[in-house]
Amino acid sequence: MDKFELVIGNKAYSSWSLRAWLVLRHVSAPFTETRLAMDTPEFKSRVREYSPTGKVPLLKHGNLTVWDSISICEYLAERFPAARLWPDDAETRAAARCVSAEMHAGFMAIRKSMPFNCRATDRHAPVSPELEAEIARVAEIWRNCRQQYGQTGPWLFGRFSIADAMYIPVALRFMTYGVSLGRTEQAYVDTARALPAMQEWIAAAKEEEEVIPTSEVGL
Ligand SMILES: N[C@@H](CCC(=O)N[C@@H](CS)C(=O)NCC(=O)O)C(=O)O
Repeated sequence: MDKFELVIGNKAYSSWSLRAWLVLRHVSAPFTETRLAMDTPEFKSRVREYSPTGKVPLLKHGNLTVWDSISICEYLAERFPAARLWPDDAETRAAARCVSAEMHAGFMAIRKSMPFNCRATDRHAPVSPELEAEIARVAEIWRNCRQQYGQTGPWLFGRFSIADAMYIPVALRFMTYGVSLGRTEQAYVDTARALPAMQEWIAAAKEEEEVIPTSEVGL
C-alpha cells in the first residue's frame, strides 16, 4: 500500500487535525506528519500546496488527496476494514454516524467559546444559554451512547470508533475549561485523556512554541 502523509496544524490548537490523526494512529498504518503552524503567513502559502480548502487536516495517499476530517476517517474505514472503525451492526452504525455528523456539522457555541487548547487547564468560558444547551447535548449523547451501546468497552460504542475520534477533542475542551459533568460523562473524559495516543499528542503539543492569542482565552 502507498505511504500515508497527514498534513496537520498545531497540535495545541487543531482539533480537526487531532480527529484524523487519532484514526490514522488507530489503524496502525505507518504515516508521515507534515505540521503547518497555523495563523502564520507560511501556513497560508504552504497549505494551498496541499489543500483545496486551505484548511487542515488533509491526507495524501499515493496520488490521492483526501481533505476534511470526516472524509479522511471514512477513507481509512474503507482502507482498513479490519480496524472496524464503525460498529458492525447497521442500526448501531447509523447511530454512530448520526452523532459523528452532529459533531462535524454543529456545536458552534462550544467551538466559539471554548477554542481547542489542549496545553491549557483552568480556563473559563463565558456561559451563554447556547453554550449551556450544547454542553448538555454533548453530555446527553455520551450518556445515551454509553448506556445503549457501550457494554463491550469504554468508548461511545464499546470499542473505539470514528464517533470517539469526533468527540475526544470535545472531552479535552471540557477538561481545559473545567466543565462539570455527570459520572458517566466524566468517565468518558477520563477514558479519552488516558488514551496513550492522546497522551502522546498532548506531550507533542506542549513542545510547540507557537502561541495563537485567539485560542488562548478564558484566563
Ligand atoms: N470541516 C473541516 C474543518 C477544518 C478546519 O477548520 N481546520 C482548521 C484547523 S482546526 C484550519 O485549517 N484552520 C486554518 C485556517 O482556517 O486558516 C474538517 O473537518 O477537516
